[in-house]
Amino acid sequence: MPIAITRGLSPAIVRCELTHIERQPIDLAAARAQHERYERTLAELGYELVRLPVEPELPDSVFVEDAAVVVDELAVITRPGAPSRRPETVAVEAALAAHRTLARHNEPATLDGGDVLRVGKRVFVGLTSRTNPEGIEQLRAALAPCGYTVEGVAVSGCLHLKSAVTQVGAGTVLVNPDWVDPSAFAPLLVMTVDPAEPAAANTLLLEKTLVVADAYPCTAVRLEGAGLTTVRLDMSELAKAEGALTCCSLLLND
Ligand code: CIR
Repeated sequence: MPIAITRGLSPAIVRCELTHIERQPIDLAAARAQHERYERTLAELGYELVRLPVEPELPDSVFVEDAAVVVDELAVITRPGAPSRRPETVAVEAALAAHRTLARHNEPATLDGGDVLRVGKRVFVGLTSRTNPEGIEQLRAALAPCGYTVEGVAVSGCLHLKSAVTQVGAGTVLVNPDWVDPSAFAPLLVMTVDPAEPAAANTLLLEKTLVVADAYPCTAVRLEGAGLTTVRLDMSELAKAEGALTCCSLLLND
């Protein structure tokens, strides 16, 4: 059964890292309800949930995706780009140890899992304020023996590569072309977000169902028009922490 690792929301999220957006008040109860709905959706779509304990002192710890890169053969524990986020890896590493051989990023490498998009054996890694060339190099060294090709991709205007592009179907990605050059993904089929919805590219593909944020209805209509089955979730409070759909889980397709 596939596993989804998640972690409950820390009340400290009000002090989260922000890079591209202004701080706005976060309604903790609403954020928690949205996160629980997200977890229920994963469970309904067949994932066994492994919920890590809340970390009251780690503001961004709900965004577990950034602490590791998981493939079938191993998990790489990252060294997140924001120093405030580095302690988040401890509990994620302990949870993954039960399921995967582990590798680790070491200083001076930095890499956030949100910068890593795997499509089959191709692994795209965003070069961002969080992920440096050494982080990409160490990921390549860990994954190459398992047959993965690691491709660095320039990203601008958003936090992570997966803010700008995610996989939405077999052989298809959804891209915001203002933030990443779509030609990097050739020969994959490229769909684009609706221009009025720049942040819509972060979707979560679970088998044949695509989870999308309900803040981006025009892009959802494009995806549904292409024959994709979507589930729409309200992620508005987590978006105020610059988080989106992929960041709230680590998926192990066991
Ligand atoms: C941060 O800036 O690190 C958090 N406030 C948001 C992280 C979102 N993570 C993700 O998209 N993978």
